[in-house]
Amino acid sequence: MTIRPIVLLPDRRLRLVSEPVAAVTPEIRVLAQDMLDTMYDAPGVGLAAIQIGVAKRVITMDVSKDEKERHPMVLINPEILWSSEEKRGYEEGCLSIPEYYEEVERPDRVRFRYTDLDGRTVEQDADGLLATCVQHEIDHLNGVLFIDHLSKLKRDRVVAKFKKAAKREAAGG
Ligand code: K1U
Ligand code: ZN
Repeated sequence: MTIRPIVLLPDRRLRLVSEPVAAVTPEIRVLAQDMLDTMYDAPGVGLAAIQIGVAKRVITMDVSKDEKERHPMVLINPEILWSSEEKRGYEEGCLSIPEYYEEVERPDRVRFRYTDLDGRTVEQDADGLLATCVQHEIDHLNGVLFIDHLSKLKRDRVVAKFKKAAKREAAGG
């Protein structure tokens, strides 16, 4: 089990556009397992590889309600194929912006495609938390954070707060 440090706002790596994965190699399998370990430890319902500093198009998710029954998902090169016109608001958080939650409106339902760890192409429909989470994680692959969906005032405020905390940390606490 390997838990990797999570990259926090205002780290510029969070703004990178991640690179597509060319093939499911042993290195990608190790990355996916480390991401699941890190996500469950946090705990979170999703994680994008860039959140542990790896700019590859890999995400992990587990939106199951029962903590005892895990349903880990690993999505390689995920893409949204279709989004509903109807929107839904959900109070989102982000492991890279700890302890900050705000409601974000996104399409209520989506269809997405990805490559799984066996190299197979999978298409899936989602609603509820899974739809919200897959959109949040694909945003990460494109350097977009959930605070980008908020007003400039709210975004500037939270970025300033995390910049201040990072400066304090760099100065030794
Ligand atoms: O990508 C991330 O930063 C993970 C993030 C995913 C997410 C949460 C909520 C809506 C959309 C996407 C998180 O997992 S934040 C933590 C969280 O939501 C949670 C933690 C423990 C139990 C249940 C939820
Ligand atoms: Zn996030």
